[in-house]
Amino acid sequence: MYAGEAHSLEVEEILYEGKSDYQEVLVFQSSSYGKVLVLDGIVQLTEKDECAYQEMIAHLPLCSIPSPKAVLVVGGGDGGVLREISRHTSVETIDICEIDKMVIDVSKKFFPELSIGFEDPRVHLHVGDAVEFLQHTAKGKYDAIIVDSSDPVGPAQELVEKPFFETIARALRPGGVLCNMAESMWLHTHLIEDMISICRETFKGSVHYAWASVPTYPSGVIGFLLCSTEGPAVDFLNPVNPIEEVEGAGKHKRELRFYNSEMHRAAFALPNFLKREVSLL
Ligand code: AAT
Repeated sequence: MYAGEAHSLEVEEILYEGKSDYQEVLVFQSSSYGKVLVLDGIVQLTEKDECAYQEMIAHLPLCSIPSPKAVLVVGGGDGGVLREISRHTSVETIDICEIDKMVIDVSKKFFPELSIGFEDPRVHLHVGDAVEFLQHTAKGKYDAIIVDSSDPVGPAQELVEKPFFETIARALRPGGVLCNMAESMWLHTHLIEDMISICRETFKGSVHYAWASVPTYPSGVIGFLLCSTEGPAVDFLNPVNPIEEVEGAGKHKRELRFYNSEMHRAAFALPNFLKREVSLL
C-alpha cells in the first residue's frame, strides 16, 4: 500500500499470532502506543491513537443528521466504532457486519476498551461478508452506514468498487449518510479520486472528503468519504446534531478524547494539492 517507506513501532512482546480464514491476525505490546492490532501486516489500531479514528468515523456522519436511529457498521470487528455510536441516545438499532470472527474474539481478549461496544443491547452482530449482507438489505433501512473496513487488499477488495456503493445507497433512506474510511491523501490520491468519482455518480445528495491525524496509519493521516443520498439536504460541514448537545454523549463511561464540533468542521479543510487532484475546487 505504500512503496518506498516504512514506519516502525518497537515491539515489547508478541501477545497473539493466528491465521483466520481471511487474514493473519497479530497483537503485540508496543513500547510507545500500547497494544497494537495488525491484520495481514497492516496496523489496524493502537490503544493510544484509536480514539482519533473511531470517534471521527462515527461522529462525522451521526452528528450531521438529526436524530439518527438505524445504523450499520461494515467491518469494525474490534468494536471501537460501536462504542462511539452507543453515545447517541437517539439510535435504536446498530447492525454490524464483520467478516472475520477471529478479529472479534481477539478484540474481546486484548482490547476490552474497544470490544465494550458489543455490550450495548442495541447491537446486532452479523458475521459475514458485507458485500453479500448489503445485497440482501431492505431498501431505505438505515439512516447512516459506517464503513470501517481494512485496506482494499484481501477481504476488503470489493468494498471500494461501484456495485458495493450502489448497494449502500439503496440501503440508506432518502437523506441518509455514508462515512467510508478513505485512506491517506499523501499516499493514495488516485484511489481517493476513484472513490470520489464513483460516489458522485452513486450518491445524489452530496459528497465530501474529511481527514484526521492518526500517527500509526501510513503517513500519519486517514481520510473519510462522506456522502448523502437524495432527499433532505445534509450539510456535513456544520453539524446539525452537535455532540456537545447529544444527551448521553457526556454521560458515557469514557470521555471523548479527540472529536468535538470544532474538529468536525476543521476536518473538511483540504490542502490545495488535494483539491486540485480530486477536482474539489
Ligand atoms: N476499527 C479500526 C480497524 C479496522 S478493522 C477493519 C475490519 O474490516 C477488519 O476486522 C476486517 O476483518 C473487516 N473486513 C474486511 N473486509 C470485510 C468484508 N468484506 N466484510 C465485512 N468486514 C470486512 C480498519 C482499519 C483501517 C486501516 C486503514 N489503513
